[in-house]
Amino acid sequence: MIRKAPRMPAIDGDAVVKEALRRIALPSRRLFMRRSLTLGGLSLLTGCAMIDGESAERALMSISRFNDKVQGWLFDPDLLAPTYPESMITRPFPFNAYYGEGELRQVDAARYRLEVSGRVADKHAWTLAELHALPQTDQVTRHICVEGWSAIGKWGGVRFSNFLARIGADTSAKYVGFKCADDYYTSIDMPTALHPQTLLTLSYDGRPLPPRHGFPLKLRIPTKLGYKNPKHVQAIFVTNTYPGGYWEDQGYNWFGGS
Ligand SMILES: Nc1nc2c(c(=O)[nH]1)N[C@H]1C(S)=C(S)[C@@H](COP(=O)(O)O)O[C@H]1N2
Ligand SMILES: [Mo]
Repeated sequence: MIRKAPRMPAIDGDAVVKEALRRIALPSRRLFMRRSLTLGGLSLLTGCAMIDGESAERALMSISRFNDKVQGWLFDPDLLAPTYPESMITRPFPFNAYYGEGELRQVDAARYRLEVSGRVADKHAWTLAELHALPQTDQVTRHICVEGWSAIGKWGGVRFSNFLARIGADTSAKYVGFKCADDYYTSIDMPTALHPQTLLTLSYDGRPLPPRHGFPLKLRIPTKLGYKNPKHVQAIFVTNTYPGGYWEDQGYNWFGGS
Protein backbone atom coordinates (compact mmCIF):
# COMPACT_ATOMS: atom_id res chain seq x y z
CA MET A 1 0.00 0.00 0.00
CA ILE A 2 1.18 3.49 -0.82
CA ARG A 3 1.63 5.56 2.29
CA LYS A 4 3.26 8.72 1.01
CA ALA A 5 0.72 11.12 -0.42
CA PRO A 6 2.74 13.78 -2.28
CA ARG A 7 -0.16 16.18 -2.63
CA MET A 8 -3.77 16.44 -1.71
CA PRO A 9 -5.71 13.33 -2.63
CA ALA A 10 -6.76 13.54 -6.24
CA ILE A 11 -9.92 11.54 -5.65
CA ASP A 12 -13.47 12.47 -4.90
CA GLY A 13 -13.87 11.57 -1.22
CA ASP A 14 -17.64 11.56 -1.29
CA ALA A 15 -17.65 9.21 -4.25
CA VAL A 16 -15.30 6.78 -2.49
CA VAL A 17 -17.41 6.79 0.66
CA LYS A 18 -20.55 6.30 -1.43
CA GLU A 19 -18.87 3.40 -3.21
CA ALA A 20 -17.89 1.92 0.17
CA LEU A 21 -21.52 2.07 1.26
CA ARG A 22 -22.66 0.45 -1.97
CA ARG A 23 -20.27 -2.42 -1.41
CA ILE A 24 -21.34 -3.11 2.12
CA ALA A 25 -24.39 -5.24 1.62
CA LEU A 26 -26.09 -5.20 5.00
CA PRO A 27 -28.61 -2.39 5.49
CA SER A 28 -27.83 -2.16 9.23
CA ARG A 29 -24.13 -1.99 8.43
CA ARG A 30 -24.84 0.67 5.85
CA LEU A 31 -26.58 2.78 8.45
CA PHE A 32 -23.66 2.34 10.83
CA MET A 33 -21.16 3.24 8.13
CA ARG A 34 -23.20 6.22 6.97
CA ARG A 35 -22.94 7.59 10.49
CA SER A 36 -19.28 6.89 10.97
CA LEU A 37 -17.47 6.69 7.65
CA THR A 38 -15.39 9.50 6.25
CA LEU A 39 -12.46 9.43 3.85
CA GLY A 40 -10.07 10.13 6.76
CA GLY A 41 -11.71 7.35 8.71
CA LEU A 42 -11.26 5.03 5.75
CA SER A 43 -7.52 5.86 5.71
CA LEU A 44 -7.24 5.27 9.45
CA LEU A 45 -9.12 1.98 9.29
CA THR A 46 -7.00 0.55 6.54
CA GLY A 47 -3.66 2.30 6.90
CA CYS A 48 -3.95 3.32 3.26
CA ALA A 49 -3.48 6.88 2.05
CA MET A 50 -6.36 7.64 -0.29
CA ILE A 51 -4.38 8.99 -3.18
CA ASP A 52 -5.88 7.24 -6.13
CA GLY A 53 -8.65 4.96 -7.24
CA GLU A 54 -6.53 1.87 -6.87
CA SER A 55 -5.59 2.45 -3.24
CA ALA A 56 -9.22 3.30 -2.51
CA GLU A 57 -10.19 0.00 -4.12
CA ARG A 58 -7.66 -1.85 -1.95
CA ALA A 59 -8.92 -0.04 1.14
CA LEU A 60 -12.51 -0.99 0.40
CA MET A 61 -11.53 -4.60 -0.18
CA SER A 62 -9.60 -4.70 3.09
CA ILE A 63 -12.65 -3.27 4.91
CA SER A 64 -14.84 -5.87 3.29
CA ARG A 65 -12.48 -8.70 4.30
CA PHE A 66 -12.33 -7.19 7.81
CA ASN A 67 -16.14 -7.26 7.85
CA ASP A 68 -16.03 -10.93 6.87
CA LYS A 69 -13.87 -11.65 9.93
CA VAL A 70 -16.09 -9.67 12.30
CA GLN A 71 -19.24 -11.27 10.89
CA GLY A 72 -17.55 -14.66 11.25
CA TRP A 73 -16.76 -13.96 14.91
CA LEU A 74 -20.27 -12.65 15.57
CA PHE A 75 -21.97 -15.58 13.85
CA ASP A 76 -23.80 -17.65 16.44
CA PRO A 77 -24.12 -21.25 15.22
CA ASP A 78 -27.07 -21.83 17.59
CA LEU A 79 -29.06 -18.76 16.57
CA LEU A 80 -31.90 -19.71 14.23
CA ALA A 81 -33.33 -17.63 11.41
CA PRO A 82 -37.08 -16.96 11.86
CA THR A 83 -39.47 -19.52 10.38
CA TYR A 84 -43.02 -18.76 9.20
CA PRO A 85 -46.39 -20.49 8.81
CA GLU A 86 -47.13 -21.86 5.33
CA SER A 87 -49.94 -19.29 5.00
CA MET A 88 -47.22 -16.60 4.72
CA ILE A 89 -45.47 -18.13 1.69
CA THR A 90 -45.03 -15.55 -1.09
CA ARG A 91 -46.80 -16.67 -4.28
CA PRO A 92 -45.52 -16.45 -6.90
CA PHE A 93 -42.00 -16.55 -5.50
CA PRO A 94 -39.74 -14.06 -7.35
CA PHE A 95 -37.04 -15.22 -9.76
CA ASN A 96 -33.54 -13.76 -9.75
CA ALA A 97 -30.25 -14.62 -11.45
CA TYR A 98 -27.38 -12.79 -13.14
CA TYR A 99 -29.29 -13.35 -16.40
CA GLY A 100 -32.94 -13.05 -17.41
CA GLU A 101 -35.58 -15.70 -16.90
CA GLY A 102 -35.61 -16.38 -20.65
CA GLU A 103 -32.07 -17.77 -20.39
CA LEU A 104 -32.75 -20.44 -17.77
CA ARG A 105 -30.30 -23.37 -17.78
CA GLN A 106 -32.01 -26.74 -18.15
CA VAL A 107 -30.38 -29.60 -16.27
CA ASP A 108 -31.06 -33.17 -17.40
CA ALA A 109 -32.21 -35.09 -14.30
CA ALA A 110 -31.14 -38.52 -15.59
CA ARG A 111 -27.61 -37.43 -16.44
CA TYR A 112 -27.15 -35.20 -13.43
CA ARG A 113 -24.42 -36.04 -10.90
CA LEU A 114 -23.44 -33.93 -7.91
CA GLU A 115 -19.64 -33.84 -7.87
CA VAL A 116 -17.82 -33.75 -4.54
CA SER A 117 -14.15 -32.89 -4.13
CA GLY A 118 -11.45 -31.36 -1.93
CA ARG A 119 -11.03 -32.25 1.73
CA VAL A 120 -13.56 -35.10 1.82
CA ALA A 121 -13.10 -38.84 2.32
CA ASP A 122 -15.76 -40.03 -0.16
CA LYS A 123 -15.55 -38.35 -3.57
CA HIS A 124 -18.18 -40.39 -5.37
CA ALA A 125 -20.62 -38.36 -7.49
CA TRP A 126 -24.26 -38.44 -6.33
CA THR A 127 -27.32 -39.20 -8.46
CA LEU A 128 -30.59 -37.45 -7.62
CA ALA A 129 -32.05 -40.78 -6.45
CA GLU A 130 -29.21 -41.14 -3.94
CA LEU A 131 -29.79 -37.61 -2.64
CA HIS A 132 -33.55 -38.30 -2.32
CA ALA A 133 -32.76 -41.43 -0.29
CA LEU A 134 -31.11 -39.36 2.47
CA PRO A 135 -33.31 -38.12 5.38
CA GLN A 136 -35.30 -35.06 4.25
CA THR A 137 -36.56 -32.06 6.18
CA ASP A 138 -38.24 -28.79 5.18
CA GLN A 139 -38.57 -25.27 6.50
CA VAL A 140 -40.38 -22.02 5.67
CA THR A 141 -37.95 -19.10 5.78
CA ARG A 142 -37.43 -15.64 4.35
CA HIS A 143 -35.06 -15.13 1.42
CA ILE A 144 -33.51 -11.65 1.43
CA CYS A 145 -31.89 -10.26 -1.72
CA VAL A 146 -29.47 -7.31 -1.58
CA GLU A 147 -31.35 -5.80 -4.49
CA GLY A 148 -34.02 -4.79 -2.00
CA TRP A 149 -36.68 -7.49 -1.99
CA SER A 150 -37.47 -10.41 0.24
CA ALA A 151 -39.91 -13.30 0.00
CA ILE A 152 -40.99 -16.26 2.14
CA GLY A 153 -40.68 -19.75 0.69
CA LYS A 154 -40.65 -23.40 1.66
CA TRP A 155 -37.62 -25.47 0.77
CA GLY A 156 -37.06 -29.14 1.49
CA GLY A 157 -34.02 -31.39 1.38
CA VAL A 158 -31.07 -32.78 3.26
CA ARG A 159 -29.55 -31.03 6.23
CA PHE A 160 -26.19 -29.92 4.83
CA SER A 161 -24.33 -30.94 8.02
CA ASN A 162 -25.65 -34.50 7.46
CA PHE A 163 -24.47 -34.45 3.88
CA LEU A 164 -21.02 -33.22 4.95
CA ALA A 165 -20.87 -36.04 7.51
CA ARG A 166 -21.87 -38.57 4.80
CA ILE A 167 -19.04 -37.53 2.53
CA GLY A 168 -16.54 -37.46 5.38
CA ALA A 169 -15.83 -33.75 5.00
CA ASP A 170 -12.98 -32.22 6.99
CA THR A 171 -15.14 -29.86 9.06
CA SER A 172 -12.04 -28.12 10.39
CA ALA A 173 -11.49 -26.74 6.86
CA LYS A 174 -12.36 -23.08 6.32
CA TYR A 175 -14.63 -23.08 3.28
CA VAL A 176 -17.19 -24.97 1.29
CA GLY A 177 -17.34 -23.91 -2.36
CA PHE A 178 -20.13 -24.40 -4.92
CA LYS A 179 -20.07 -24.53 -8.71
CA CYS A 180 -23.35 -24.24 -10.57
CA ALA A 181 -24.65 -25.46 -13.92
CA ASP A 182 -25.09 -21.84 -15.07
CA ASP A 183 -21.45 -20.92 -14.24
CA TYR A 184 -22.50 -19.14 -11.08
CA TYR A 185 -20.29 -19.92 -8.08
CA THR A 186 -20.08 -19.00 -4.42
CA SER A 187 -18.58 -20.21 -1.15
CA ILE A 188 -19.41 -20.20 2.54
CA ASP A 189 -17.64 -20.48 5.89
CA MET A 190 -17.71 -23.88 7.66
CA PRO A 191 -19.80 -22.73 10.69
CA THR A 192 -22.56 -21.62 8.28
CA ALA A 193 -22.25 -24.89 6.33
CA LEU A 194 -22.83 -26.78 9.59
CA HIS A 195 -25.70 -24.54 10.78
CA PRO A 196 -28.84 -26.66 11.43
CA GLN A 197 -30.96 -24.58 9.01
CA THR A 198 -28.55 -24.85 6.07
CA LEU A 199 -30.22 -27.32 3.69
CA LEU A 200 -29.20 -28.98 0.44
CA THR A 201 -32.64 -28.65 -1.11
CA LEU A 202 -34.36 -30.78 -3.75
CA SER A 203 -37.85 -29.35 -3.38
CA TYR A 204 -39.65 -26.05 -3.40
CA ASP A 205 -43.15 -25.74 -1.89
CA GLY A 206 -43.55 -29.52 -1.75
CA ARG A 207 -42.55 -30.19 -5.38
CA PRO A 208 -39.22 -30.81 -7.10
CA LEU A 209 -37.33 -27.51 -7.42
CA PRO A 210 -38.59 -25.86 -10.62
CA PRO A 211 -35.88 -24.80 -13.13
CA ARG A 212 -36.33 -21.12 -12.23
CA HIS A 213 -35.56 -21.86 -8.59
CA GLY A 214 -32.50 -23.97 -9.27
CA PHE A 215 -33.41 -27.49 -10.43
CA PRO A 216 -32.18 -29.96 -9.42
CA LEU A 217 -30.35 -28.73 -6.31
CA LYS A 218 -30.12 -25.48 -4.38
CA LEU A 219 -28.25 -24.74 -1.17
CA ARG A 220 -30.69 -22.85 1.02
CA ILE A 221 -29.11 -20.79 3.83
CA PRO A 222 -31.66 -18.66 5.70
CA THR A 223 -28.88 -16.97 7.71
CA LYS A 224 -27.37 -15.52 4.54
CA LEU A 225 -28.37 -13.12 1.77
CA GLY A 226 -29.77 -14.41 -1.54
CA TYR A 227 -26.51 -14.38 -3.50
CA LYS A 228 -24.99 -16.88 -1.02
CA ASN A 229 -27.74 -19.42 -1.91
CA PRO A 230 -26.49 -21.20 -5.05
CA LYS A 231 -29.08 -22.70 -7.42
CA HIS A 232 -28.36 -25.50 -9.97
CA VAL A 233 -25.53 -26.78 -7.73
CA GLN A 234 -23.28 -29.08 -9.75
CA ALA A 235 -20.16 -29.43 -7.62
CA ILE A 236 -19.30 -29.02 -3.95
CA PHE A 237 -15.74 -28.77 -2.63
CA VAL A 238 -14.23 -28.41 0.82
CA THR A 239 -11.09 -26.29 0.97
CA ASN A 240 -8.81 -24.00 2.95
CA THR A 241 -8.19 -21.82 -0.11
CA TYR A 242 -10.55 -18.84 -0.37
CA PRO A 243 -12.86 -19.62 -3.32
CA GLY A 244 -14.70 -16.25 -3.66
CA GLY A 245 -17.92 -16.04 -5.63
CA TYR A 246 -19.61 -14.56 -8.69
CA TRP A 247 -20.87 -11.42 -6.96
CA GLU A 248 -18.32 -11.53 -4.14
CA ASP A 249 -15.47 -11.15 -6.66
CA GLN A 250 -17.21 -8.02 -7.94
CA GLY A 251 -17.23 -6.41 -4.50
CA TYR A 252 -20.22 -7.88 -2.65
CA ASN A 253 -19.32 -8.72 0.91
CA TRP A 254 -18.20 -12.37 1.11
CA PHE A 255 -19.75 -13.29 4.48
CA GLY A 256 -23.11 -11.93 3.28
CA GLY A 257 -25.04 -12.59 6.49
CA SER A 258 -28.69 -11.64 6.71
N1 LIG B 1 -26.85 -20.64 -9.98
C1 LIG B 1 -27.25 -19.43 -9.54
N2 LIG B 1 -27.60 -19.30 -8.26
C2 LIG B 1 -28.03 -18.10 -7.79
C3 LIG B 1 -28.05 -16.94 -8.61
C4 LIG B 1 -27.64 -17.12 -9.97
O1 LIG B 1 -27.62 -16.16 -10.78
N3 LIG B 1 -27.26 -18.37 -10.40
N4 LIG B 1 -28.48 -15.74 -8.12
C5 LIG B 1 -28.53 -15.60 -6.63
C6 LIG B 1 -29.36 -14.47 -6.19
S1 LIG B 1 -28.66 -12.92 -6.24
C7 LIG B 1 -30.61 -14.65 -5.66
S2 LIG B 1 -31.52 -13.37 -5.00
C8 LIG B 1 -31.25 -15.98 -5.63
C9 LIG B 1 -32.61 -15.97 -6.33
O2 LIG B 1 -33.25 -17.22 -6.20
P1 LIG B 1 -34.70 -17.43 -6.79
O3 LIG B 1 -34.66 -17.22 -8.28
O4 LIG B 1 -35.10 -18.80 -6.41
O5 LIG B 1 -35.59 -16.38 -6.14
O6 LIG B 1 -30.45 -16.98 -6.24
C10 LIG B 1 -29.06 -16.87 -5.97
N5 LIG B 1 -28.41 -18.04 -6.50
MO1 LIG C 1 -29.98 -11.65 -4.84
